[in-house]
Amino acid sequence: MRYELYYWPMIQGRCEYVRLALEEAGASYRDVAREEGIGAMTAVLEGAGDTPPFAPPFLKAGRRIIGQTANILLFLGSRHGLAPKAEAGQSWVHQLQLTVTDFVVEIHDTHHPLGPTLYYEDQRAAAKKRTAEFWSERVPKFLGYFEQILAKSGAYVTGRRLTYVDLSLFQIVAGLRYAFPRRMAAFEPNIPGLVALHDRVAIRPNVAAYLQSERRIPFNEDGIFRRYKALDV
Ligand SMILES: N[C@@H](CCC(=O)N[C@@H](CS)C(=O)NCC(=O)O)C(=O)O
Repeated sequence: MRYELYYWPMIQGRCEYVRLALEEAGASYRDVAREEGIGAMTAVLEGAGDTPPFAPPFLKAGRRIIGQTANILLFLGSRHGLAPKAEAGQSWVHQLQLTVTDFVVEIHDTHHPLGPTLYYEDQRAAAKKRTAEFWSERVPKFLGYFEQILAKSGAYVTGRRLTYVDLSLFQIVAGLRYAFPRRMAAFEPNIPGLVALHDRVAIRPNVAAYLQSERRIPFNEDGIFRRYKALDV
């Protein structure tokens, strides 16, 4: 099956967790709004019948339209060998992905603490305060949690086999390095397991080929991970 993936065409955003899974799996997909523009995405949203997604990203698989990043990954994970086969294992990696989802919201809130519809320029002071708390309290808690899991599990979060959560954790490390190069460099000695996981994922053949390709949109200041000098002190 050829999937159709829908997301804002200029950013990695939340879609990147899905793209990484599709690329690692070698799945066939079209990134529709990148090929045809945003109109193609809104047309599907408006015509989605009784089960419309709330927001992009969403994936069209045959007649199904699946929204919510963690839910899309739950669907792809079992179809493409990116999750354990047993139900308990699938539920565990889904739980981990939902925790990644929570963390992504907090990453976004570092630059938009007062709300996504206001410009960053209109919330600079609050962003500074939120970012300080993010790095002193929330990064140690979230990344410390994943680090502890990796210390017990081995190469990947469930052991020897890669799951979609490992791909997402790769993206988290890469994104924090982009957005907060100074703070992340100082923090990384606390998370050797996550850094090793990042490196292990980056050299997987399909992921490495994707990262080199034009399909990988560069990080930029419209996405979730934004590099603002004032926040990286
Ligand atoms: N929990 C959802 C969040 C989806 C979401 O916030 N999508 C953003 C782009 S990254 C969007 O377009 N939101 C529109 C809105 O919230 O009005 C997910 O993980 O997929």
